[in-house]
Amino acid sequence: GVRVVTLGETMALVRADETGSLRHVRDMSLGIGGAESNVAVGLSRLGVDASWLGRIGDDSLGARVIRELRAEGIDVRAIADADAPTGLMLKERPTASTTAVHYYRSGSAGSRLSSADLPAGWVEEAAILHVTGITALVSDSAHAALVSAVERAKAAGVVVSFDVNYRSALASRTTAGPLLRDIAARADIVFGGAEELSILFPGRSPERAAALLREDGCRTTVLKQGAAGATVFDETGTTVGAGFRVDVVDTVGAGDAFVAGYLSAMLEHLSAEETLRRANACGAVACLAPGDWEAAPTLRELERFLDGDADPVM
Ligand code: KDG
Repeated sequence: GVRVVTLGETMALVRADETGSLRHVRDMSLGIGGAESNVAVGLSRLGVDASWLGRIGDDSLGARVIRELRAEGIDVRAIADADAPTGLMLKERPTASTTAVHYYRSGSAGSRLSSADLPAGWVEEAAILHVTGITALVSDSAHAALVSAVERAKAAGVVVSFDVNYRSALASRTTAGPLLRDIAARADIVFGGAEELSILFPGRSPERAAALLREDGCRTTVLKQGAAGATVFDETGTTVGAGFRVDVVDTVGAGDAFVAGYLSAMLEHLSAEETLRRANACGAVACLAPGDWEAAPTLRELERFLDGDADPVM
């Protein structure tokens, strides 16, 4: 059965193939992306049954979202919305090493997600519910759907995983802060970068933020440090996991692959060290090819990476 359920908006993704401003670039590639479905793909590739729920337009891009996610072996709970289009995201590469993202998602089908879209038992029968701050900031109804999923998970004893995933295009730090903090306080495990944790707890260090979250009942905080790896704060103390050195092609989606690696290891009850090693490796491998989820490793690719030329930083 399904072990991890997640909900959110998955958009069509149009990515510039060349470096340069969208004023000039000619060639674009079409794909799909969404933080939560990226995590579902990452999990599925690692052998964990995952379900994704979201609204899509009744259009060909929506059909593409369904096809791609199904092809990845995900249980797809797509709700076709006849009154709004599938959202769109443009990825520009202003310089060889930077990516700029432009959203065309306000009023999109995905943003019209609501509590009524969650079928009975869907959350309750899972081991883990994974949500992100993107869904909380995309619209009031999507926020309500997220909160309702979290409440249902808690009532059923389902582990709640929350990736802060702050997107400045969706809300200011001051608007987002209290809202995201409220979700984090209800979660069992929170993922976030130092910047993101400081949006939840202004002026506090990540370690202090983790301690404050623990007072709220959130047992584990995972500080994502990109190429440098990650640090876990929990009741046993602090566990540091080094990142891996790779030739980066596209970092977008690395955090989602990291979360997928982490949750899959959690389900296997691996040690904190092994969990971080897997999560960091998944994040690193995800950077090796363009696309938000395409390069997320399978278990075999992960093993090959860890047995082979994996080169830990530090
Ligand atoms: O985490 C990667 C995401 O940013 C991307 O896939 C698209 O969900 C997305 C968003 O809202 O930025």
